[in-house]
Amino acid sequence: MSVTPKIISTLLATALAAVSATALAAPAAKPTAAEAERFLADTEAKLNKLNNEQARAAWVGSNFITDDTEGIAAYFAERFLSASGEAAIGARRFNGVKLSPEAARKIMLLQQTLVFADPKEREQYAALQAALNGAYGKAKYCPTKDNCMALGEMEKVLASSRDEARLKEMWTGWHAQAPSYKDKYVEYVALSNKGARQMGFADTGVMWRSQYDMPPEAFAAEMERLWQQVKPLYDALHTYTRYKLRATYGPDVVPLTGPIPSHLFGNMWSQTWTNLYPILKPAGETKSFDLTKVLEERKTDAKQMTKYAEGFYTSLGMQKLPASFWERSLLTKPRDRDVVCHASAWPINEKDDVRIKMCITPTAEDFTVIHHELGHVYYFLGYTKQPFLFRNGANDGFHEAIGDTVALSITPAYLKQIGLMDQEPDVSADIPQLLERALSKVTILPFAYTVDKWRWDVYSGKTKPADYDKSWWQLREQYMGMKRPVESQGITGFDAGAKYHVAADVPYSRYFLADMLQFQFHRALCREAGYTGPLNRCSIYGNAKAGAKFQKMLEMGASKPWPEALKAISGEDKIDGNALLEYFAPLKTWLDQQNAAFAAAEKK
Ligand code: X8Z
Ligand code: ZN
Repeated sequence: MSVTPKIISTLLATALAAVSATALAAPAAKPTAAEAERFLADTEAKLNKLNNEQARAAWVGSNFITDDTEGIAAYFAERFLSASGEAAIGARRFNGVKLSPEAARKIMLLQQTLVFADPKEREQYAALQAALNGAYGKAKYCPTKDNCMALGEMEKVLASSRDEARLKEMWTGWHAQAPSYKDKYVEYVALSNKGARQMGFADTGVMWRSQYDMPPEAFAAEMERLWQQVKPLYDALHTYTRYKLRATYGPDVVPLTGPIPSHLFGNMWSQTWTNLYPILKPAGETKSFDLTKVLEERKTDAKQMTKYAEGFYTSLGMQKLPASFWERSLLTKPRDRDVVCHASAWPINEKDDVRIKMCITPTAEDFTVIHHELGHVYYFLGYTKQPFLFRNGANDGFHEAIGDTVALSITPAYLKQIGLMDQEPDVSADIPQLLERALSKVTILPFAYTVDKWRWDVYSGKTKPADYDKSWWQLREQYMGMKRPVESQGITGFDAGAKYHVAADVPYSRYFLADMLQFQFHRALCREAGYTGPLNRCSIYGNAKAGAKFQKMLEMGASKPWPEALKAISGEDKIDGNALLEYFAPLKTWLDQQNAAFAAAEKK
C-alpha cells in the first residue's frame, strides 16, 4: 500500500460503519457548537486508538502474507471502519451549525467516507480489501512448474533486456496474473459503491473526487485542464521516443503512426521510461553518469541508501529518524516469505512509530524512491502534533510530492557533494539530464490520469466488468499512445489489476497532482534559498532557510484547505503545470528540433 490507503490519505475515504436505525434518524433539536466540540474530542480519541491498532495489523498483514495475517488485518480494519462510519453519521447532525473553522473542517472530513448499513457487507468489504492486497503481493509468473518469477525479477528484465520476445513474455506473464482476482475486485467495487451511496455520494469515484476542497465536477475539470497544459510536452517526448524505438526494434514492431506496443518502455506499466535512457540519449552523449553502476560497485546496502536520503532531510534542519524506524522498517526483500514489495511508508502511531517497507536494491531508481518514501515519513513526523483528523497531507497529492521535491534536488552538484560522483558534468549536459528526468516526470502524467479515469468509469458503472480491458486500452491509447503488445484476454481480462494501486484500491490522481506540485515546491524553495539559475541545476541540499519553509507546510498537515498550504510554501494557490513546463522548457525546444529533423529524414 503506497502509504497504506486506509491509514493516511484515504483513511477517511475507506471507512465504513454499521449504521443503526437511531443513528440515521433526524435529530430533534439543533445541536450546539459545544456539543460538536465534545463529539469531536470523543471521536478523535476513539478513531486514533482504532487506527493505531489497524495500522499494526495491516503492517503484519503486508509483511508476512498468510491466511491468518490477512484475517487479522481484515478484523482490525473492520473495527476501524465501523467506528469511522458511525462517526460520519454522527457528524451529519452538525452540518449547518455555526462552528469554529477547525471544527467545521473536521465535521466535513469525517463525512468523506463510506458507510455500510449492513455489518456483513462491511466485513466482506474489509475481507476483500485484505485479500486483494495479498493476492497482488503473492502473484508470480511461472514459466515452468518449478521456476516462478516474482514481479521484481520481471521488472529487472523489462528494464535491461532489448530482446523483444523476452520483453513480451515478461509483460504477458505478469498481466496474466490479475484475472485470478478479478471476481474479487468486481465484488469489492459493488460493495464500495453501496457504502458511498449510503453516505450520499453517487458512487465511490465521486467520493474520491470530493476530497480536494472543491466540488467533484470542479476537480475533474481541473485534472483535464492540467493535462491539456502539459500534453504538448508529452506528445513531443512520445514522438521522439517512437523514432528511437523504431531504430532499435524495427518498423515491424514500432509503427510510424498510431499507438506503440507497451512492452517496450522499460517498465511493466510503461509509466516511467527511465530505463530507455541508453536508447534515447542524445547522439554524441558519451560520458553519461550511471548512478546505478556506482551504487552497485560500492555494494551500497539498503541501510546506506536510506541513510543518504535521511541525510538530505537532516541537511534541511529536519530531525533524525527515530531509532524505532531503523529497528522496525523492512528495507530488503526477505528470502523466505511473501511480502508486498511495493514501497510504502507507515505511520503506526502518533508518537514516533513511523516505518517504511521497501525491497531496496542499489539502483538509481531506488535511490529516488527512498527519498520519496522518506518524504511521507517526514510529513508524518511534521504533522504529528496536529489532532487526529488533521494528521494527513493537505491533500493526497501533497503527500506524494514531498519526497519527490527533495529528489528533484538530487543534482550532479549534490551527488558530488556527498561523494557519489567524481566530477560534475559541464553545462552542455543539461539536455541529457532533463531528458532523463522527463522520462519519469512527464511520462507518468497520462498514466496517472488514465488509471483514475478508468476507475471513475468503473465506479460509476459506465464500464462493466466485461469491458474492463476494452476501456483500459481505449484510455491508454488515447492518452498514452500505447497498445497491448498481444491480443486482448477478452471479457476475462484485467490488465488494470496488474497495477498495484488498482488491486489495493489506492486512488492515483494523487501522483498526477504530485507531479505538478513538486515542481511548484521546488521552484519556490529554490527561490527561498536565493537561487536564480535554471531550475534543473538547483539543489536545496543543506539550505536551512528552504528547509524551514518546507517544514512549516509539513506541520500544517490537513488543518487548512490545501490552497492555504500551497500558499504557505509557494505564494500560489492553484495547482499548475507552469513550473513543470518552465523546468523542461529547454528540453521541449530540443525535442521539437529533433522531431522535425526525424520527420524530414523520413520524407526523403
Ligand atoms: O506508489 C508509488 C510510491 C509509493 S506511494 C512508491 N509511486 C507510484 C507508483 O509506483 O506507481 C510513486 C510514483 C508513482
Ligand atoms: Zn508515495
